[in-house]
Amino acid sequence: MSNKIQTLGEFIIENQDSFQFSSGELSRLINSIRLAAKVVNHEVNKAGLVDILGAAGDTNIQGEDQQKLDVYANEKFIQTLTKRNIVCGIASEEEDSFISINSQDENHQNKYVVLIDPLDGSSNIDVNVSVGTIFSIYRRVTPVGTPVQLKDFLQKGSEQVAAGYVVYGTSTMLVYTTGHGVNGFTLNPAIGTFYLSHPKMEFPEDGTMYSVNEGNYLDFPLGIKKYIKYCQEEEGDRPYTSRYIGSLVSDFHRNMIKGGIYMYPKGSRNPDGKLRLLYECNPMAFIAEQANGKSSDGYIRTMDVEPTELHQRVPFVCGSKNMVNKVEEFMRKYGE
Ligand code: P6P
Repeated sequence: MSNKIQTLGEFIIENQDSFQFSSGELSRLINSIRLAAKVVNHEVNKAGLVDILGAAGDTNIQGEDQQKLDVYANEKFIQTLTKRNIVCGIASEEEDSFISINSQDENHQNKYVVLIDPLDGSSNIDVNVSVGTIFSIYRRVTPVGTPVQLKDFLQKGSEQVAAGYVVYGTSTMLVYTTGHGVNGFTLNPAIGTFYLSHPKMEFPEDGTMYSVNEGNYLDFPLGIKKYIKYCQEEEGDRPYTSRYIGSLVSDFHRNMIKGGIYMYPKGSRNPDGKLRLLYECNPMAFIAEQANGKSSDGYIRTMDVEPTELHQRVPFVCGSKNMVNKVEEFMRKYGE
């Protein structure tokens, strides 16, 4: 049996037929994300050396200081997706509205839209802590060949055809799903190739790690407060370990490998939670469910939430199935 490790390119070709509605377009789309991830990785890895740190002086729609790498990553992903003429529309955390990729030729038949958080956790850039890119892919719902509309982006998470993230950590990994399980690919920076390093990734059903910003504890709903105290009690495998990196992709990735739960509840500073439904929560929820995990807002499944606006925020509880079930039990019992 060949002990040759499969590359991402070989994996995409081998699994081409399992892509729903596959016409090779989705494969080309994943390949373009692979290219952009390598380009962004190169800049992230040398951020400490090049004067690319520090706020770019602008603020994005979130009212947050835009780090220069945020701007760079946003431009690279948009550029790559646009130049390859693969998608008909893009929405980004860094863009106020969606971008319509109009046809270079009259028979423009692209049918996918991409929603992206180009550099999540960007506040960690200047302190050399891992950051990530998150992407979500849908088929458009408006007629092919016409300019995309907002409704092409405001689709429930359950309609996603693919989702994934890049984690720029001690190594750079691309982890994604097309609805047939979750696979992780590690970049060999020496040759710029992603290799299948984590086939069929799955959340352990239970875990002993919880990730939440406990600085907001006093503002949390009572159900979340009760769950955190439950994690801290002495009983069985508790107290659990608290691990919070401040980078969703990194906390999620560790929890998926070791077992754990990530929570960003609502609070006084974030009455609807902080994380964005369309390009943070839904893609991570799709991956979580494909990896035998679970994701909700504490009450209803994340991917069942009906979107109403592009940068909508929702409370987010995601990870090992039995841990999410326990949070939902406390939320039903104690509520807000
Ligand atoms: P806080 C990064 O800004 C992010 O969107 C997630 O990656 C991260 O988990 C969270 O926000 C950190 O937010 O309020 O705890 O600093």
